[in-house]
Amino acid sequence: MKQILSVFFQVIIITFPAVNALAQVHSAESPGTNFVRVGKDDTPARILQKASNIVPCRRQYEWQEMEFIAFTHFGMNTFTNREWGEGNDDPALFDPDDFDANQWAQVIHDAGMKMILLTAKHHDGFCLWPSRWTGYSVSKSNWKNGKGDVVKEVANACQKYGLKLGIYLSPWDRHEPSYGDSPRYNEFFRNQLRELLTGYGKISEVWFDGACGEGPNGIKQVYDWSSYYRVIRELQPDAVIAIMGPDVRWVGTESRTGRETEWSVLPDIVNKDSMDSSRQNALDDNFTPRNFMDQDLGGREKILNAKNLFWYPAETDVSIRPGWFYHQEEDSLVKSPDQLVDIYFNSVGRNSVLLLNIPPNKHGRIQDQDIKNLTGMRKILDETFHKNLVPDPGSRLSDTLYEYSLGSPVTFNVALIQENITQGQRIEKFRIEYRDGRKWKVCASGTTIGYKRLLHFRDVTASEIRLVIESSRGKPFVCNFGLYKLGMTGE
Ligand code: FUL
Repeated sequence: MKQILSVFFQVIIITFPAVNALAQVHSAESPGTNFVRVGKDDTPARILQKASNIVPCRRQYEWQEMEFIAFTHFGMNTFTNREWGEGNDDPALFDPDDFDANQWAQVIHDAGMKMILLTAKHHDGFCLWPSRWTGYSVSKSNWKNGKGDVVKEVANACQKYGLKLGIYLSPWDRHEPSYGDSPRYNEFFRNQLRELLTGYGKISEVWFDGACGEGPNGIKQVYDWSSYYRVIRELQPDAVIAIMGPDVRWVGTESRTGRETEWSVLPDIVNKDSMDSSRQNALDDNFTPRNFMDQDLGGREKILNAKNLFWYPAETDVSIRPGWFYHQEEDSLVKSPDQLVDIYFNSVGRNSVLLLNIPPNKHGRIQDQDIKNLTGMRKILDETFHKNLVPDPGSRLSDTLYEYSLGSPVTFNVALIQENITQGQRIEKFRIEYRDGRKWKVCASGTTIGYKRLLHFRDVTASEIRLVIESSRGKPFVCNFGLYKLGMTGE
């Protein structure tokens, strides 16, 4: 009984700070809100303290925990063999002869991904659900005699396979006649959002691309972003709004992978003097979407000049093929298992969520080659991560020095480190050392850690390891450390 009680109290002690941190506590000393104002009189030390206490809000944390999610670009372009349709293709062209959302969900689930983010409408305006606001949809196709609904079938398959569901709804609509007549189109767009957010169960991510053009009237459309956010907050408050939204940013690098130094705390995603962080929708109302493409987004120099600081984590979107949509001529160009593992290390392993696009083919199924390579990738990841070579949690010798004993000499070439981001992202520089005789030698080093950091280095054989935090914004909270042996297939 005593043992049970002590386990019970341990659970309370361990979980309490996390729960508390995710709540909205409005103080610079304790974690924290997901944004905070920097006062004119704040000293550099005070600003760093504020930055160190910014934490994800609940929906941002739940999104980050998924780590690896799937994009499925599917629609009119799949049948016209294009990347961007112009919005004038005959709906009859949309005609998958073997559509199987369960196959998508099974492949995606087995590859270790946690969500399907479906292109419900791409730039051509063709809707994968029978929208009552336009005739340009599956309802005018021959597929299932116009009675089909791709969004519904994908939503059901996600439920069956324990996956979350996300929606890509392109604001740029090259078919819709009201596009360019800004107020009218904004209303149309909100109506489409309402349909998607009420008819298909829980939606965990809404993904907005920023592409914008002129309507048939020759006038450029002006999107009313904050009105879109209001609809989402009202109908699906747990969904993150990504890319052109305030919850999740596009990673924004040329390489389309995470940065070596990837901060989730960024300055001035909203450039206002007087934002009130205690007001629920202050961020949504003031946010103007843009891309964040600099190499250094959240280093000290950046945050010390900030007016406001925000939790704004990165999402890395990559396609398994050269294109976003399926093209038969790209069947030989599907990324290999090794390439996919590399992308995983450079996205999930660099404090980002990986959104990997797997475009179903004209039959409405994921192509064999893509399945083969995903299976190969999963096998490498499973073989690598199935067993942590560090047998116990290690000893914390001080706030900045952790020691781990492997028992006997073991060979490894991968390190995994996680910060408890419910306390904030704080570590700025670290190194990993192993004991070689009487000397400590460095086998890997890095800058930021954040939710997860993976490092791949040359094989090292040792039994004593230590993690040294060289620089941090306040007290660091390392919550996971692991060593592994990665073996690529050479494919
Ligand atoms: C882009 C779009 O223009 C592409 O077609 C694709 O959907 C990609 C994920 O976002 O900006």
